Amino acid sequence: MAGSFTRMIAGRNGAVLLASLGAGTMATGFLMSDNPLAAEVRTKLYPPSSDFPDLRKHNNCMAKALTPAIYGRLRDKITPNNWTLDQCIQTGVDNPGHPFIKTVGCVAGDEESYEVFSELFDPIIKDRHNGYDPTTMTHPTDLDASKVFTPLHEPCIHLLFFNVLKLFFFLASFSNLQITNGVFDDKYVLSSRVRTGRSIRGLSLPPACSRAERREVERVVVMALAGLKGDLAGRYYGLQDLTDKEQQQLIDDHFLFDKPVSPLLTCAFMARDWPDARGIWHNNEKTFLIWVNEEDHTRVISMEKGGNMKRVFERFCRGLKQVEQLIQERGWEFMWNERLGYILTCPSNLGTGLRAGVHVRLPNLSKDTRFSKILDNLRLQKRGTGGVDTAATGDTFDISNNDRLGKSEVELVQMLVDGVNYLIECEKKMEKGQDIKVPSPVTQFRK
Ligand SMILES: *[C@@H]1O[C@H](CO)[C@@H](O)[C@H](O)[C@H]1NC(C)=O
Ligand SMILES: CC(=O)N[C@H]1CO[C@H](CO)[C@@H](O)[C@@H]1O
Repeated sequence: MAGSFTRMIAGRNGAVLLASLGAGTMATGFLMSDNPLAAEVRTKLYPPSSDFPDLRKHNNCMAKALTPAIYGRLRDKITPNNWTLDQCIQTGVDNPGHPFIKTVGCVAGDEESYEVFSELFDPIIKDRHNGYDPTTMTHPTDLDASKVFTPLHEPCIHLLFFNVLKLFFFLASFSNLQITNGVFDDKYVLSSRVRTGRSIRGLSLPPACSRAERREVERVVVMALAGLKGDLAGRYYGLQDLTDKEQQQLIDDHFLFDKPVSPLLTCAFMARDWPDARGIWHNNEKTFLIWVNEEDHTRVISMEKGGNMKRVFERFCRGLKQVEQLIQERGWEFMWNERLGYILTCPSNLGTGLRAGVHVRLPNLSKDTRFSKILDNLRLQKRGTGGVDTAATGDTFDISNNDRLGKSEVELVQMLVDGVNYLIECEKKMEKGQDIKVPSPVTQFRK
């Protein structure tokens, strides 16, 4: 737990950080101590028991974890940015349940929320991340795209299929000798995508940020992105300054994000000042995209049509590393610690923040009663192709990794690749009238 704070003051960015926090006595005092209990306390008129939210009808992780005792100990604490527990949980109090996905029910206002309110956040994280215990476990980060798809990771069951695929590509093009199982059959996979989020250390997260902080995030990120070169070079479109033509183009490309209207987001204070300091950056080839000040400081997306997940992940890692370097050159850094990995607004995205997904056509398999069980065992999730709130309909599904925390980026992408190849194999077998098998469950954490 001491890790992140020691890092914060020891790092070369300490001065920037303290300056941006206002460097008041409170912030300094807090940062100089690695004991979260040293957080400032603000006494209120009524006792915590009178303030405890009515959660009897609720179905989210926060409602499950929050006890009157925890609430009593945390209600009056504040982070260096004056963020409170009540502000963290408001969205979960106001939104008892959700038709398709079990929600988390709380957000962080700043990096320190996860430390100051860890007594609530830790059990929520453990629940949401299938048993990952942030008090005893550490999270691996690995953005070395060359590690994915090596034969070592290839489950034997796929070997024949991949060798046939390799031979095909060998014959098709001599320059494609390296292509292995990271490339899906385009007959089934329509598009491939990898996304994550990154936050700028020292600035409050979207639920809590002031206008000034939000504009500072935009300034820092856009300045860094201007340094990208070659196939990553692109430009920024601030939502406030969009011409009608640019807006239409971004809509046609499906790049534009909407004003947050979901109560999950508005009750987390994320629509304030819309569209001030929000925007979209993309490279000229429209394969590398960054959203600024949506649900996170940044959302980083690599994508393209077709099934070349290997190329998508390579671009993702390369782009992300270059953005990080450009940001560091200007004296900033991403929020990160070894317990929780990359720090993002929603606890569900901690760790890698990574969602690697494909749009895949599975007309036969998706009608089979074993489809859900197969996905569960492969640790994959399905969504409709319309987005997070949509039920899956028709033949085409958005299939992505289920986990975010406790496994590295490389491991999660490998799991997605192996899993989707398994699904496509099942689909092909069913087309031929052959039977399929439910695979044995993939383990979540390496021992
Ligand atoms: C937090 O609130 C206190 C008291 O109102 C104020 O003095 C301080 O400047 C605030 N800190 C920040 C970072 O806004
Ligand atoms: C067994 C089965 O359901 N086969 C179907 C698989 O999908 C193709 C294409 O949609 C259909 O033509 C088959 O009838």
